[in-house]
Amino acid sequence: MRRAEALALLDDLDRTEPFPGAARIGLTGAPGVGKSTLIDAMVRTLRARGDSVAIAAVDPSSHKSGGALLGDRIRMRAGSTDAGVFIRSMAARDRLGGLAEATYAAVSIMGAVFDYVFVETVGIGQSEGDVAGLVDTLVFVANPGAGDTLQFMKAGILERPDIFVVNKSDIGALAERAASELSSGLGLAEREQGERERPVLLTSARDAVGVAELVDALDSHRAAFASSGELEKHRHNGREAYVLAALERRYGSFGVEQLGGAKAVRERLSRSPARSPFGQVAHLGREIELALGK
Ligand SMILES: Nc1nc2c(ncn2[C@@H]2O[C@H](COP(=O)(O)OP(=O)(O)O)[C@@H](O)[C@H]2O)c(=O)[nH]1
Ligand SMILES: [Mg+2]
Repeated sequence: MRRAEALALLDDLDRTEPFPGAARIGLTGAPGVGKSTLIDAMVRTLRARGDSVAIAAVDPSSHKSGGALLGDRIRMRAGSTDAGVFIRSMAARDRLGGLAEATYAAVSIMGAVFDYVFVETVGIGQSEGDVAGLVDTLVFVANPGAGDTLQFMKAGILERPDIFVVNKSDIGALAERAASELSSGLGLAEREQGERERPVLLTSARDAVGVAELVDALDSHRAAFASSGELEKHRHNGREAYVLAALERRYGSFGVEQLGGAKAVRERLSRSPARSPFGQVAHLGREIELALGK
């Protein structure tokens, strides 16, 4: 059966991928801040040093036209004829529930093949656009408009990103003011909570200014994250979240109860790391079906 073969292949990929493997990076921020342009600029930097790159552009708004997505692709065209660059657009269409799931699968598979995997998405926090658990490093891209950042802080969406970027620095003073506003706001919160300091960078994706510094910041964040042991934990949590969400979506919480509930599932996943999360979903799913007499 082809599906069984595919799952075996995914298990193999999972087992043989050296840790930490591909760098998984999420870029999030409002439409129009320049996420696609910024990825395009980073792709050029990364390709120039020989690293391969895959991009998943996630668009949870089902009403966005295919044309707009295509526009994104064209803007990311840096390497459209280059085998070292792969771009996949993921639209929600009518299967909203599965977008995060589908993105997780895409990121895992692309990570087996490419050195860097970027996920571009609009929102964080809300479940659909939530890539924080899928990526190693989350970058928040902000507009240079003064005052915007304060809005974000109030909304509490600045808690999760690892790196902040104020793009369109080519417009000048406004961008610099936004960056320093953001730095001081974040610095205050970090000092209060005794947290590590998170970088705030200024870029002009259009003019490729600050892009090399951004790539450096991505690399240092991940290196620190990996060497402290946190990355491994984070990846493990991401796998658990994927398996649980996939099982709940397929079988509901009653289905998950057949396995003894979410906690029991988590314990089992910690004990049997040999399977890929996709293999786990198939395996545990069969068990639920048996329990339900299907
Ligand atoms: N002036 C300026 N415009 C930019 C910059 N980066 C992106 N843009 C423009 O902003 C618009 C939105 O960019 P896009 O990358 O599609 O934003 P996304 O929706 O966040 O992916 C496009 O017209 C870009 O050309 C920049 O650094 N400076
Ligand atoms: Mg875009």
